[in-house]
Amino acid sequence: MELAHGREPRGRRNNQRQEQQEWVQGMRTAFLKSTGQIPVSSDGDLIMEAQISSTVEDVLATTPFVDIHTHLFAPAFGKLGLWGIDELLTYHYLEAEFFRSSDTTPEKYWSLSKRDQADAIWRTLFVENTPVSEATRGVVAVLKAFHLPTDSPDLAEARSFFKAQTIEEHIRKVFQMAGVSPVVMTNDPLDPEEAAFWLNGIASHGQFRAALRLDRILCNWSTHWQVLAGQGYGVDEQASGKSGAEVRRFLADWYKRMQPVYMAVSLPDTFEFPKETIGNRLLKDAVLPACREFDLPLSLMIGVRKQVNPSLRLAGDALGRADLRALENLCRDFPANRFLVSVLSRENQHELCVYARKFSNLMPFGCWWFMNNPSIVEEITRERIEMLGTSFIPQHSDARVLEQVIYKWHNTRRTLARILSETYRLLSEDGRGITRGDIERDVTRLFRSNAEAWMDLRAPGSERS
Ligand code: FIX
Ligand code: ZN
Repeated sequence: MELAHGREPRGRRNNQRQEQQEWVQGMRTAFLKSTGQIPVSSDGDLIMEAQISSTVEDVLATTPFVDIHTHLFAPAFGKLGLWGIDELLTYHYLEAEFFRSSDTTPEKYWSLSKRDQADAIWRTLFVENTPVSEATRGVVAVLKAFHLPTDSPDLAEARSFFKAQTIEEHIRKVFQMAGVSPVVMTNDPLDPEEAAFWLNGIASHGQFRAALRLDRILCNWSTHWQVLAGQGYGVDEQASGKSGAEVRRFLADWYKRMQPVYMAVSLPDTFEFPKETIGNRLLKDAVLPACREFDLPLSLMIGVRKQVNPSLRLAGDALGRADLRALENLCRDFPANRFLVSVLSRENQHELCVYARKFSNLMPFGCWWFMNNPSIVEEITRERIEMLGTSFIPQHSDARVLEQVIYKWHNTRRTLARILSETYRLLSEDGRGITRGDIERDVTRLFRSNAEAWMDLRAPGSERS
């Protein structure tokens, strides 16, 4: 239809006016949206900005987390499982802090009984000083969780409380208070005390999973190869000949025995790959193939400098910045392997995020050890959300003493509540409202389903994939 005198026919003008009005309305809505006022969106049960924090806190508090790395043991492992006030106080994090605030020499300290060591640490860090460090605050939080005094001059009341607990019931209660289940142990087949339990046959436990730890094989072969030889595996000091195949046979035997959910190793800051070392040869010829065969991820914890001060024993380890090109080479050259990775140096965190964007067979997890301090957890987690969305595992507890899961997961929930609330506020401001369902999905993914997608966390003995 020809336009007379260039004018638009009335009908079309009306349409255009309507379109303009809608567009203006759209802008208004967009403006309203951009000013963070009530966001408008399709699914209706959006939450108001003022409700974001309380909803996030509630979802974090009511979502049970998986703890993918601990040094806890199921009750069947007897004394290997540490719990109670004396173990809480003689945690190597606190021992390191004790030696800074006490004149007691390490030699003198190691000559004391566990009880006397705990008394010395309580007196020095909790009575003579204010327990402001992350680790000392942790003990205070555990005492408070059990309604025990947190400022007592001695440990009498705490000791009698823990003495009265029965381990099975105590574990159930502690995991409930911490909101975690299951937890993954750290199981070393070359630790003589622990190996004895496995070799004698051990009942599985609904809340504990195993992880096959390989530090002695991959990092200290020269010290430990004879244990394998002693168990009938045809290996030698140089790991030559059929040693690779024999180590693979060793791993297969322990896979059947332990049913681990992953294999794991901690690696020094000097770790390089590929480089001609016995450890790397066993990694390539035995561990990575075994992980592929059993469809297990390999956990790499990179950046420890072992025993920089041996007189402090477990408290004597430190960290170093690692060259993560080793990880780049592993992820690229072994695409059929999956790598669960945590790095110990703050300077390596950003690189790890970038590598995770390059390799989908790489899953960053946790703020390991010296990174597990709220200010650093906040920094690392914000960076990861900005660069990886919800495709990572934010935290593990690394608990060595049972009750530590209470404060370590409480700290994590407290830190994540702040970060997630702010992230959702930004999302809302940017133009998309948030529902409780969205938050539940994200929290479940971060603290549960990412892990479940990477490892078979069902109770041992249940039908495995
Ligand atoms: O290698 C590891 O699993 C480390 O977590 C431990 O060796 C370390 O001693 C620790 O307890 C860290 O929290
Ligand atoms: Zn650990």
